Amino acid sequence: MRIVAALLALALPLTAAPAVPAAEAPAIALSSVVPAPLEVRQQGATFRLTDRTVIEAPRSARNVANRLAEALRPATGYRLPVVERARTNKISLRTDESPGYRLTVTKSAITIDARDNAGLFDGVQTLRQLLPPAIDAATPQRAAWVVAGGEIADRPRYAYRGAMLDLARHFHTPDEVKRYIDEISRFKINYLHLHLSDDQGWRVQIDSWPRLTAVGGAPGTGVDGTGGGFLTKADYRDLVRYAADRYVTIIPEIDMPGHVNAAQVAYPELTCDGVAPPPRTDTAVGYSSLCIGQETTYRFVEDVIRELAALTPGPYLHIGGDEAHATTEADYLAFQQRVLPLVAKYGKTPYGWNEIDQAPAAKDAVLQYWNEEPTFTPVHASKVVLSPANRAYLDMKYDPSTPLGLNWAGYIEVRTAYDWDPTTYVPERAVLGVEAPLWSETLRDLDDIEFMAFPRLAAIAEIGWSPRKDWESFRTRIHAYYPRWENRGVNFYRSPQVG
Ligand code: TNX
Repeated sequence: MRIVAALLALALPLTAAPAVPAAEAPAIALSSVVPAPLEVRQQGATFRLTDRTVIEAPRSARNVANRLAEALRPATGYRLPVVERARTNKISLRTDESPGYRLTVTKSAITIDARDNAGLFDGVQTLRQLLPPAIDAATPQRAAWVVAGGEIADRPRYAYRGAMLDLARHFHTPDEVKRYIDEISRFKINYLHLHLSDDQGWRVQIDSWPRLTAVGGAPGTGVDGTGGGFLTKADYRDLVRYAADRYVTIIPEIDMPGHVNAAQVAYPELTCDGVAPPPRTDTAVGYSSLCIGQETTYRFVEDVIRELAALTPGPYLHIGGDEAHATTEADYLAFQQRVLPLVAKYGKTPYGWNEIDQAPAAKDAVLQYWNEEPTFTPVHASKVVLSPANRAYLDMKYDPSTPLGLNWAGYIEVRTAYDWDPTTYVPERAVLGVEAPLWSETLRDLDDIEFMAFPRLAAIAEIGWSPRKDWESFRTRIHAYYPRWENRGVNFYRSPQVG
């Protein structure tokens, strides 16, 4: 299999099967997948899924096999039993030493090989896009369930491909978060960062400081006084499990020392004068700060970090650190020098917005770069996740007519979200990956979230996954993807740039 083949495939105009079932619609091109696969060779006979097809998987890959069966059963109406051995007419999951995954389609079988279940799951996401869009319908459809013959050898450019959801400005329920996980994992996003506290609200239960959620998660704590709510520890654990079943790792964020008004409303001892500030439901930023010189602050911070770390199996714990305009520079430094090591004390890698790089203790931290300047030279940290606001912020409006979102970092049409590269900001060796943050000042429900996220999230996912980028190719592939969102009832934005 040659790179040439992959390049050719990317350059060719791609056609997807129509959403309307046709008896013998042409099989979807193997190169039409989003994010673009690394190497594609289309050849040989198609595979046809029938009511006799089985899913073959070793015990260790049961979870992936079950996810695949769940994905294919509703629209096909087939049983698709998961078995440990089968001879033919099978979708076979196998573990081998391939980096990434390899997907092979012959007349008698579809085989996905990968080193681990996360790789197999990526292969399954690819396979779902190779079946006709009708596969995403919730009820049995009449369609020719054929997959083009050939082979895809694919692996990610970056280990970290993230999305962020802000539960603080407006709370989003566990069910909404799960639906979002379903959608982002289709594009091989493997981290979900949850922004769990801010000036308006506090959205995760902390047993040692119960008023955080009793007060900070009460009804009316969303922007404009709408909404409210929080994740109990049981909700949070359930979300972590749900995400892990889809090979998505949850990263919790508690933002500090700024963005803490909700915590101070609940606990006035977290201010320097001991007086509770008024609750805030506006969208101003940069006015609140923890009291840096006071020991109560560190008792609070350590309790929160300890409880969150205990709930979180993933490697990262995000401590915010952005826009601390009400904290002096010296105080900010003193705070980070004390708090960054606390994250490590509880077994997690500290993670924060790029401002934390001012502190020497950020040496072992991951930075999330959110500024707009086209280059960034970290002073202390060595790993960066790229989220430049004028490219990757899913809460920016597409254009001046977008009914939702903000525009302080400009308008971000789909092509603007697509046409940039992490290595123009920092050297390749410093890039851990990319993340698409979705702040929710203007977003109330899942429809709002989906409208801002799609298709731009897919553009960011392709930047994180695929080493080669080509706007024309992406435009064609994401356009062909539209019927899949339609069939799932996803409220995506129909960009004039996509056509
Ligand atoms: C800036 S970006 C923020 C957030 C806002 C967002 C709105 C960053 C690290 N902080 O507090 O929600 O802009 O776009």
